[in-house]
Amino acid sequence: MVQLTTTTLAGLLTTVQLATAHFSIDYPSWRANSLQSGSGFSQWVYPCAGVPGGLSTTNRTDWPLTGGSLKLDLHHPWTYVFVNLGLGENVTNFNYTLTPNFWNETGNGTLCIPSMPLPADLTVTDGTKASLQVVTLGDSGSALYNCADITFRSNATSLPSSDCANSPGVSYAVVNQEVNGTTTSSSANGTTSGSGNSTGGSGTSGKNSGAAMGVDMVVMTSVVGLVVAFVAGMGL
Ligand SMILES: [Cu+2]
Repeated sequence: MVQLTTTTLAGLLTTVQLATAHFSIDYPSWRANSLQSGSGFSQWVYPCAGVPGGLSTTNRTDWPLTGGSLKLDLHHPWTYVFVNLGLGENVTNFNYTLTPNFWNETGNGTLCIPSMPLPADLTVTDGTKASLQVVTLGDSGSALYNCADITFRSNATSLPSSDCANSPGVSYAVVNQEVNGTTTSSSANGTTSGSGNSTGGSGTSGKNSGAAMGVDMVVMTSVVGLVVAFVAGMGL
Protein backbone atom coordinates (compact mmCIF):
# COMPACT_ATOMS: atom_id res chain seq x y z
CA MET A 1 0.00 0.00 0.00
CA VAL A 2 1.37 3.39 -0.94
CA GLN A 3 -0.07 6.28 0.94
CA LEU A 4 0.39 9.70 -0.55
CA THR A 5 1.73 11.77 2.26
CA THR A 6 3.27 15.18 2.24
CA THR A 7 6.65 13.51 2.41
CA THR A 8 5.86 11.34 -0.60
CA LEU A 9 4.70 14.33 -2.59
CA ALA A 10 7.84 16.22 -1.70
CA GLY A 11 9.82 13.20 -2.84
CA LEU A 12 7.91 13.09 -6.10
CA LEU A 13 8.54 16.77 -6.68
CA THR A 14 12.23 16.21 -6.06
CA THR A 15 12.15 13.36 -8.55
CA VAL A 16 10.50 15.57 -11.13
CA GLN A 17 13.13 18.21 -10.63
CA LEU A 18 15.89 15.64 -11.02
CA ALA A 19 14.15 14.35 -14.10
CA THR A 20 14.47 17.73 -15.75
CA ALA A 21 18.25 17.59 -15.40
CA HIS A 22 18.77 15.05 -18.19
CA PHE A 23 22.22 15.01 -19.84
CA SER A 24 24.41 16.74 -22.36
CA ILE A 25 26.96 15.60 -24.91
CA ASP A 26 30.08 17.64 -24.33
CA TYR A 27 32.10 15.93 -27.07
CA PRO A 28 31.67 15.60 -29.97
CA SER A 29 29.69 18.81 -30.00
CA TRP A 30 25.98 18.10 -29.82
CA ARG A 31 23.54 19.32 -32.44
CA ALA A 32 21.97 21.88 -30.17
CA ASN A 33 21.62 22.63 -26.49
CA SER A 34 18.47 20.64 -25.82
CA LEU A 35 18.64 21.60 -22.14
CA GLN A 36 18.21 25.27 -22.85
CA SER A 37 14.80 26.47 -21.78
CA GLY A 38 12.87 27.94 -24.64
CA SER A 39 14.83 25.90 -27.18
CA GLY A 40 11.69 23.99 -28.06
CA PHE A 41 13.61 20.70 -27.88
CA SER A 42 12.88 17.86 -25.51
CA GLN A 43 15.23 15.02 -24.68
CA TRP A 44 12.22 12.74 -24.37
CA VAL A 45 11.78 12.97 -28.15
CA TYR A 46 13.21 10.31 -30.49
CA PRO A 47 15.36 10.90 -32.38
CA CYS A 48 17.86 13.49 -31.26
CA ALA A 49 15.62 15.35 -28.80
CA GLY A 50 13.73 16.61 -31.82
CA VAL A 51 16.74 18.60 -33.04
CA PRO A 52 16.66 18.33 -36.83
CA GLY A 53 19.76 17.40 -38.79
CA GLY A 54 21.38 20.19 -40.72
CA LEU A 55 20.40 22.81 -38.16
CA SER A 56 23.99 23.94 -38.12
CA THR A 57 26.52 23.24 -40.83
CA THR A 58 29.44 24.20 -38.61
CA ASN A 59 28.56 21.97 -35.69
CA ARG A 60 30.16 18.81 -37.05
CA THR A 61 33.17 17.34 -35.25
CA ASP A 62 36.01 15.42 -36.89
CA TRP A 63 36.36 11.90 -35.50
CA PRO A 64 39.20 9.41 -36.07
CA LEU A 65 38.55 6.59 -38.56
CA THR A 66 38.89 4.04 -35.77
CA GLY A 67 36.47 5.78 -33.46
CA GLY A 68 36.76 8.87 -31.31
CA SER A 69 36.16 10.27 -27.86
CA LEU A 70 32.77 10.59 -26.25
CA LYS A 71 32.22 12.92 -23.32
CA LEU A 72 28.90 13.09 -21.54
CA ASP A 73 27.68 15.24 -18.69
CA LEU A 74 25.22 13.06 -16.79
CA HIS A 75 22.87 14.56 -14.25
CA HIS A 76 21.10 11.55 -12.79
CA PRO A 77 22.28 9.26 -9.98
CA TRP A 78 22.53 6.36 -12.43
CA THR A 79 21.49 5.47 -15.96
CA TYR A 80 21.80 2.89 -18.68
CA VAL A 81 23.65 4.22 -21.71
CA PHE A 82 23.35 3.22 -25.36
CA VAL A 83 25.39 4.81 -28.17
CA ASN A 84 24.26 4.32 -31.76
CA LEU A 85 25.54 5.60 -35.08
CA GLY A 86 24.01 6.27 -38.46
CA LEU A 87 25.81 7.07 -41.69
CA GLY A 88 25.06 10.06 -43.85
CA GLU A 89 24.61 13.79 -43.79
CA ASN A 90 21.07 13.72 -42.44
CA VAL A 91 20.74 10.48 -40.51
CA THR A 92 17.36 8.89 -40.04
CA ASN A 93 18.45 5.39 -39.08
CA PHE A 94 20.92 4.84 -36.24
CA ASN A 95 21.53 1.25 -37.24
CA TYR A 96 25.05 0.70 -35.90
CA THR A 97 25.56 0.21 -32.20
CA LEU A 98 28.74 1.28 -30.46
CA THR A 99 27.52 -0.39 -27.28
CA PRO A 100 26.68 -4.00 -28.20
CA ASN A 101 26.52 -4.52 -24.46
CA PHE A 102 25.06 -1.38 -23.00
CA TRP A 103 26.43 0.38 -19.94
CA ASN A 104 25.17 0.50 -16.42
CA GLU A 105 26.45 3.89 -15.33
CA THR A 106 26.62 5.21 -11.78
CA GLY A 107 27.10 8.76 -10.57
CA ASN A 108 26.48 12.18 -12.01
CA GLY A 109 29.06 14.33 -13.69
CA THR A 110 31.45 13.75 -16.55
CA LEU A 111 31.75 10.35 -18.20
CA CYS A 112 34.49 10.36 -20.84
CA ILE A 113 35.51 7.46 -23.06
CA PRO A 114 38.83 8.20 -24.80
CA SER A 115 38.00 6.11 -27.86
CA MET A 116 34.73 4.44 -28.76
CA PRO A 117 35.40 1.27 -30.77
CA LEU A 118 33.47 1.00 -34.02
CA PRO A 119 31.54 -2.10 -35.05
CA ALA A 120 33.47 -4.44 -37.34
CA ASP A 121 30.91 -4.13 -40.14
CA LEU A 122 31.08 -0.34 -40.21
CA THR A 123 33.36 0.87 -42.97
CA VAL A 124 34.30 4.53 -42.98
CA THR A 125 36.76 6.56 -44.98
CA ASP A 126 38.10 10.08 -44.79
CA GLY A 127 35.13 12.40 -45.17
CA THR A 128 32.39 9.94 -44.21
CA LYS A 129 29.65 11.82 -42.42
CA ALA A 130 27.68 10.27 -39.60
CA SER A 131 25.67 11.06 -36.53
CA LEU A 132 25.78 9.61 -33.04
CA GLN A 133 22.73 9.21 -30.90
CA VAL A 134 23.28 8.75 -27.19
CA VAL A 135 20.34 7.21 -25.38
CA THR A 136 20.04 7.09 -21.62
CA LEU A 137 17.45 4.98 -19.90
CA GLY A 138 16.20 5.27 -16.35
CA ASP A 139 14.16 3.14 -14.01
CA SER A 140 10.84 4.30 -15.42
CA GLY A 141 11.75 2.76 -18.78
CA SER A 142 11.58 6.07 -20.59
CA ALA A 143 14.60 7.24 -22.52
CA LEU A 144 16.42 10.49 -23.19
CA TYR A 145 18.03 11.27 -26.53
CA ASN A 146 20.75 13.56 -27.79
CA CYS A 147 22.71 13.58 -31.03
CA ALA A 148 26.06 14.77 -32.27
CA ASP A 149 27.17 15.03 -35.88
CA ILE A 150 30.62 13.90 -36.95
CA THR A 151 32.86 13.56 -39.98
CA PHE A 152 35.34 10.69 -40.01
CA ARG A 153 38.79 12.06 -40.76
CA SER A 154 42.11 10.29 -41.16
CA ASN A 155 43.87 13.17 -39.40
CA ALA A 156 41.40 13.53 -36.53
CA THR A 157 42.55 12.78 -33.01
CA SER A 158 40.95 11.68 -29.77
CA LEU A 159 40.70 13.98 -26.78
CA PRO A 160 43.91 14.19 -24.76
CA SER A 161 43.72 12.30 -21.48
CA SER A 162 43.94 15.60 -19.64
CA ASP A 163 40.59 16.50 -21.18
CA CYS A 164 38.95 13.11 -20.85
CA ALA A 165 38.58 12.11 -17.22
CA ASN A 166 35.55 10.92 -15.30
CA SER A 167 34.18 12.96 -12.43
CA PRO A 168 34.70 11.43 -8.98
CA GLY A 169 32.09 8.75 -8.38
CA VAL A 170 31.29 8.32 -12.07
CA SER A 171 31.85 4.83 -13.44
CA TYR A 172 30.15 2.31 -15.61
CA ALA A 173 29.95 -1.43 -16.05
CA VAL A 174 29.27 -3.15 -19.33
CA VAL A 175 26.14 -5.21 -18.77
CA ASN A 176 26.86 -8.90 -19.08
CA GLN A 177 24.82 -11.37 -21.02
CA GLU A 178 23.92 -14.57 -19.27
CA VAL A 179 23.48 -17.56 -21.57
CA ASN A 180 22.60 -20.76 -19.76
CA GLY A 181 24.37 -19.47 -16.72
CA THR A 182 27.60 -18.74 -18.55
CA THR A 183 28.90 -15.24 -18.72
CA THR A 184 29.68 -14.56 -22.35
CA SER A 185 31.20 -11.16 -21.93
CA SER A 186 32.31 -8.99 -19.10
CA SER A 187 33.20 -5.46 -18.32
CA ALA A 188 36.90 -5.12 -18.85
CA ASN A 189 36.90 -1.39 -19.09
CA GLY A 190 39.70 0.45 -17.40
CA THR A 191 37.39 3.27 -16.44
CA THR A 192 35.16 1.02 -14.38
CA SER A 193 35.89 1.50 -10.73
CA GLY A 194 33.06 -0.66 -9.51
CA SER A 195 32.78 1.37 -6.34
CA GLY A 196 29.39 2.54 -5.30
CA ASN A 197 27.72 0.43 -7.92
CA SER A 198 25.03 -1.70 -6.36
CA THR A 199 23.47 -3.23 -9.44
CA GLY A 200 26.27 -4.40 -11.67
CA GLY A 201 29.92 -4.40 -12.38
CA SER A 202 30.59 -7.88 -11.12
CA GLY A 203 32.08 -9.02 -14.37
CA THR A 204 35.50 -7.46 -14.07
CA SER A 205 36.96 -10.49 -12.36
CA GLY A 206 35.99 -12.77 -15.21
CA LYS A 207 34.61 -15.22 -12.70
CA ASN A 208 31.25 -14.94 -11.06
CA SER A 209 30.67 -15.98 -7.52
CA GLY A 210 27.21 -17.34 -6.80
CA ALA A 211 26.18 -14.12 -5.13
CA ALA A 212 27.47 -11.97 -7.97
CA MET A 213 25.67 -14.10 -10.51
CA GLY A 214 22.47 -13.65 -8.57
CA VAL A 215 22.89 -9.92 -8.87
CA ASP A 216 23.49 -10.22 -12.60
CA MET A 217 20.35 -12.30 -13.03
CA VAL A 218 18.28 -9.69 -11.23
CA VAL A 219 19.82 -6.94 -13.32
CA MET A 220 19.19 -8.79 -16.56
CA THR A 221 15.60 -9.57 -15.64
CA SER A 222 14.80 -5.94 -15.03
CA VAL A 223 16.87 -4.86 -18.01
CA VAL A 224 14.94 -7.07 -20.38
CA GLY A 225 11.73 -5.45 -19.18
CA LEU A 226 13.21 -2.02 -19.63
CA VAL A 227 14.45 -2.76 -23.13
CA VAL A 228 11.04 -4.10 -24.09
CA ALA A 229 9.46 -0.91 -22.78
CA PHE A 230 12.12 1.10 -24.58
CA VAL A 231 11.51 -0.59 -27.91
CA ALA A 232 7.75 -0.33 -27.45
CA GLY A 233 8.16 3.37 -26.75
CA MET A 234 9.97 3.80 -30.04
CA GLY A 235 7.02 2.31 -31.84
CA LEU A 236 9.07 -0.44 -33.44
CU1 LIG B 1 16.60 14.18 -16.48
